[in-house]
Amino acid sequence: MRGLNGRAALVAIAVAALIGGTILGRVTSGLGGGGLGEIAASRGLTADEAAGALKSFVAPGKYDEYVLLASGGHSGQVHFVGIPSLRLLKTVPVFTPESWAGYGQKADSGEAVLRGGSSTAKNNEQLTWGDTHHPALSETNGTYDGRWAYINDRANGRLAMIDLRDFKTKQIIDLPNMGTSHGGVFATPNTEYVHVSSMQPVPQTPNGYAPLEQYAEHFRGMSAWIAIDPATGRGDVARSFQIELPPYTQDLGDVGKKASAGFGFINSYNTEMSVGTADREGKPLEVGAAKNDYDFLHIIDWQKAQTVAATAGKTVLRNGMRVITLQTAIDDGLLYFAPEPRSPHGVDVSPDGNYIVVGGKLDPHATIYDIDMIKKAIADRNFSGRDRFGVPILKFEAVVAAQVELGAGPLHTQFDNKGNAFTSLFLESAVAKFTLGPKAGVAAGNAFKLVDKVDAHYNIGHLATTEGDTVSADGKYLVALNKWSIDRYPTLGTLKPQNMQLIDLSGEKMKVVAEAPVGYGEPHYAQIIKLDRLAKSLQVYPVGTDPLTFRPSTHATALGRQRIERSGTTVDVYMTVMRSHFAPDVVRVKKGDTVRFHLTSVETTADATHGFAIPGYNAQVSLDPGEVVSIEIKANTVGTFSFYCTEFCSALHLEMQGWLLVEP
Ligand code: CUK
Ligand code: CUA
Repeated sequence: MRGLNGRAALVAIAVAALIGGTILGRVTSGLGGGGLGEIAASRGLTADEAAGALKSFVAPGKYDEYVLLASGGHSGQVHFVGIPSLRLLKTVPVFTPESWAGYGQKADSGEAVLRGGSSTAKNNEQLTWGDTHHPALSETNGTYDGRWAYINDRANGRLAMIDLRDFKTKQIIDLPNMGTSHGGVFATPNTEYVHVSSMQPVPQTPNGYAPLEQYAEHFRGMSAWIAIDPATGRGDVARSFQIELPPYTQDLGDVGKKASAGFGFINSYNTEMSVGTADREGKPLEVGAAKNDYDFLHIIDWQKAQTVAATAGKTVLRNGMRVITLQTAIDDGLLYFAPEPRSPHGVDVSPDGNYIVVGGKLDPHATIYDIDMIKKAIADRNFSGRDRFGVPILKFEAVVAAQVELGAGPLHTQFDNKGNAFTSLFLESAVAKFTLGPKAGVAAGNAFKLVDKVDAHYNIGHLATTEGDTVSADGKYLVALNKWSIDRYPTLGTLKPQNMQLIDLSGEKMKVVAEAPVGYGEPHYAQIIKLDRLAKSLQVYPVGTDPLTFRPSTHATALGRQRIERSGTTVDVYMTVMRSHFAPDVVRVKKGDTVRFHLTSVETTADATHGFAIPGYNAQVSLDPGEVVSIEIKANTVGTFSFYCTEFCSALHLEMQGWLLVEP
């Protein structure tokens, strides 16, 4: 350690200690540009910062241990991020067209998916954006199985499915009878259903309109249980059902697991049913919605509800969906309320399913419900009354195991494997760690106690722990999804990125070890899956595959079978694509023709991706190895258009072009 100054020596010792004394000699000397301590000192790193760098660093060519799936908010896509490195691995377009992936750029698969979610949509408008909030990975026995991912569209009340074989969006469903959707997506332990609930209630009248004066009478919230096809992962509306809810504002939810399997939970606010300045008092909604001391945690027995939904005469068919009315839900014991401190935000179920943690938002506590107490209160009909619609309200004391004071603005909660819970504190900009109760293995004397806090920069919304939403949360890392980043990054204009912070959970104290800006979109929620669970991911498609179905495409073209066929004014071009050639490379059509390019990538090499773009036609697709894509254009303008490959695929990439000749 000769030659180091005092500070560098200290850092060197700390860094070496972190790595392990036995290799101290090696790491503190002779690593090219100096020992680790010298490097840390020369870069101005404290020992803590150097330790954080080592803990989050993933060496070139090595893989992250986990992948985080985060929503992109109102940018309409999702991000896949490596953990612990926080490197962005991939962005997948879901509700918003995106040209790199060729999604919604006149090509059949993405185009069809986007159109499928728009045709019956709220306003008969071709929707080209969404607001993604809560991703849900599919589960088998309560554990992520790496098959599918689901995400809601907060803005337009839709649900999307991404297949984790090729990480592409395969389905968008417009959820009827609800305007916006927030409480979802949450997958049941074997992905029998995914749950999405509405946010703002809407009138359940035939034409979808009712005056605000008839709010209580006509407006209803919805809890939608979308049945998942176990073979394809797609939502099956015919087997799905909805449960009507009172016209409160239903916020976040979760579904039960293990001890609470079969139940779903949704928070609510505005049980005052304020409609803002249209109220008799004429006050803004945030005033009208904060009058009651308690709102209602909705407790839904979905296991029972699916039986009720399958019983003749128990549902009404509304816009193609079976709906269990509010009255039936009450009469058949499908819906109960438990009081929760006013205007809560998140509700999260612990890995063993015993505890249901509600974040207070305007209340400094986490309120912790116990599923056995809930079941007993339901069985004993231990009600403190009913709401104005007749929904039984369970006695607060009969269902709450504890309240833990955490700090200002508790929102969302995640868990580890040692009986701890982690709650984001939005107002305090911190993560609070507290213990759960005896059922989570915590000694009675230590139960329900705040044990640690760490600052987040800044204004944390959601947080995600590794495998945190499963029955086997592993308590290794936590990622804080922060809304503000103000001074954390160079000023690049007025719209600031979001900030993700990686927190090490392995010690007694939580430690922020790394952070990374999110320069595109606003992650709300995220889930973190072990990388080895994503083993079903494909390198290439078998040549000739239709990516929507994974089956051989009827439009596939084999080498030597390339051709152009005309039928009336429709021209079908059966084209193969390979390094570094489109065949055919000259396509002659007449002005006014409809031209359908059926492109088959005959590549079998991983990463040998091509693109196909036609200038002036708003057409650009990505052709992954083996993929078949059809793209349809109308040849409206006479001219010569040189189509070309957009992906730098080979040494002769720039030569990979051809002609679309539109003759007069
Ligand atoms: S919401 Cu965004 S911070 Cu949609 Cu889950 Cu709480
Ligand atoms: Cu193919 Cu560039």
